[in-house]
Amino acid sequence: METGRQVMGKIVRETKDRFIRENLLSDQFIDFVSGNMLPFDTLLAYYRCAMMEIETKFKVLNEQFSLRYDRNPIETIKTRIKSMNSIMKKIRRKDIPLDIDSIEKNIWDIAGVRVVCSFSEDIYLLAQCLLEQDDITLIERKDYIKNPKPSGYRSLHLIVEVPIFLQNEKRAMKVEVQFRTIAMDFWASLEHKIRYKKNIPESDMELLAAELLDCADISAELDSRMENIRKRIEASKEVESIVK
Ligand code: 0O2
Repeated sequence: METGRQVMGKIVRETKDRFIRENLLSDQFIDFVSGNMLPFDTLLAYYRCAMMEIETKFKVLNEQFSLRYDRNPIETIKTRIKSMNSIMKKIRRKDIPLDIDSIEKNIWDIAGVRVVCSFSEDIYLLAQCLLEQDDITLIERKDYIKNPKPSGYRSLHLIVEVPIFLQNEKRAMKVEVQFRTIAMDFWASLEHKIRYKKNIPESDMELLAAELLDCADISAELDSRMENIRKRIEASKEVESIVK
C-alpha cells in the first residue's frame, strides 16, 4: 500500500518526465540537435576565437597601461561560452526560431568576456580604448553603473562585433563584454549564488532582495571612496613632482 507521500512523489516525477518529453525532447529539438551538431560546434568554435581576440586586446591594453602609468587597471579577465542549456533556455524565453542562423542573429551573449577593474574610472577608460580600435563595432551599450538594475546590479555591458580570420573568410562575431569593479563583481557573484538557491522560502525573498539592494548601495559607496583615495594620492604625487 503506497502512502500519500509516495503517491505525491510519483505524480511529481511523472509530471516532470512528461514536461521534459513534451518541451525539451520535442521532435523539433531532436531534429535540431541531430541535424545541426557539426554547424553548432563550428559556431561555438568561432565564438571561442572571437572571445580570445577580445581577451588579447585587454591583455595588451593592460600591459601598455602598466608601462605608461605604472599600474594595471585590470584585476582579472574571465571568459565563458554560454552553456547549451542556457542557450536553449534563452531560445525559449525569446521565442526565437530553433536554427543556427537565428541563434547567431538573436543571442548576443554566447561569447562573454568579463573584465574586472580596480576603479570605475578604469572601466570607462578601457571601454573607450576598446571601442576606438578600428576593427571593433559597437552593437549595444547598457550602462548599469550609471543606471543600476532594480536588483542593485551594477556593471557596464557592451555588445561588440570583432572580426575573426579563418582559412578562407573573415567573419564578424558578437561578444558581450561586462566591465565591473572588484566590488561590483563581488556583489554580483554572491547575489547570483543566493538567487539560484532553490530552498529559500518565498516569504524571505522580499527581505533578502531589500538586504541585497542595501549591500549594492554600500558597495557603490565603497567604490566611490576608494576612487577618491586614489585621486588624492595621485594629486599629492603630482604636487611632489612639481616641487622637486
Ligand atoms: P550568464 O550565465 O551570466 O550568461 P538579454 O541578454 O538582452 O536577452 P538582459 O537581461 O536584458 O537579456 O541582458 P542584460 O541586462 O544585459 O544582462 C545579462 C547578464 O548580465 C546576465 O547574464 C548576468 O550575467 C548579468 N546580470 C544582469 N542582471 C543581473 C542581476 O540582477 N544580478 C546578477 N548577479 N547578474 C546580472 P545571464 O544570461 O543571466 O547569465
